[in-house]
Amino acid sequence: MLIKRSPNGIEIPFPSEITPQHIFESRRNFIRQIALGSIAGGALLEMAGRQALAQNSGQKLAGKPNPAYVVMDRPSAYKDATTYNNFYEFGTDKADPAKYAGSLKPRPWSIVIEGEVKKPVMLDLDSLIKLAPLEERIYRLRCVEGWSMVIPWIGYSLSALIKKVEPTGNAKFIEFVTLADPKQMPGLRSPVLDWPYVEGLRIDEANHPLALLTFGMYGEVLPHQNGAPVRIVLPWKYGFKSAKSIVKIRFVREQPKTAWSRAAPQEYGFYSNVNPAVDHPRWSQASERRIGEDGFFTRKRKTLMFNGYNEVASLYAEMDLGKFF
Ligand SMILES: Nc1nc2c(c(=O)[nH]1)N[C@H]1C(S)=C(S)[C@@H](COP(=O)(O)O)O[C@H]1N2
Ligand SMILES: [Mo]
Repeated sequence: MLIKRSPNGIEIPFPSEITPQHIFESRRNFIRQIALGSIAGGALLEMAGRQALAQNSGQKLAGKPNPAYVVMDRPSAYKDATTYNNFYEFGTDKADPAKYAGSLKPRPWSIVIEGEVKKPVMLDLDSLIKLAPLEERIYRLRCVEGWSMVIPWIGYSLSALIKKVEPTGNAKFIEFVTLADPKQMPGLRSPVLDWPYVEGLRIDEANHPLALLTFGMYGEVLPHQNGAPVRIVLPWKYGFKSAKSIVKIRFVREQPKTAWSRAAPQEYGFYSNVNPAVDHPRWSQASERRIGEDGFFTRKRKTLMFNGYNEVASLYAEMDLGKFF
């Protein structure tokens, strides 16, 4: 989603494909920092330890498979789902989150729920997880950059949480604020976005049963790079709406200003429903590449309206989705 141009001015739509240089650079910087002594020995050991911890985590988390929410497409390989990520707080390259999210501390964690609700609350992670029975749901996720994956998520409908806090009649939208701690997130040093990463939904969208408050995937707690310890997953919207590592949920009267719509409003609207008929200003959204299926002769898949989740169509019946993209 970064705007990148090659030296001859040609736009390169998929930064993922062209950034080994970037990895190389950041690795070189890291080594340079060690050499200059700006990363102390102890800190270095601790970082290595955390990285190992993150890689070995894989703590089990069970969810009862919900057959109502299973797509027929074959799930993506765990390796792909955990090494090809967007999580700009850890760097803008697809490989960065898996490399650097070891420094994220997903426990202890708490989440604040405030604003237009009768029962504002601060919940620790375990209380939040226990709020409703965990389900496993296999969802397609379509990134605005033109690729998709299929992932077995574990969580429960966000609506269960919304009900508990009793929104007031003034609650028209929900804002999701995610962690922005420079000590845990090296990517915050870069001003690609105005941190923290903020996302939002209209309250009826948030209450749609498809909207999943998510704690795990592939039978395990969320790997750090996938938004540990809690994120949302909104399968009918472009992936960037599915905010990772949430620390605050605010019920508000006005449409929230989201990180991507502030960074580039003409490219990333508030709704961002997957829509093959509405092109991104710099590329078509008509088709997508399924990660793991790439090969020279592999055909791209046709992108489906609402990513195939037609059950959400009624939420937008009155809206011109070319205008409210
Ligand atoms: N906090 C935060 N959440 C985020 C992002 C991010 O950079 N920061 N990237 C988004 C984008 S663009 C996508 S495509 C999905 C990717 O989720 P995944 O890595 O679990 O597949 O996370 C979304 N959530
Ligand atoms: Mo994305």
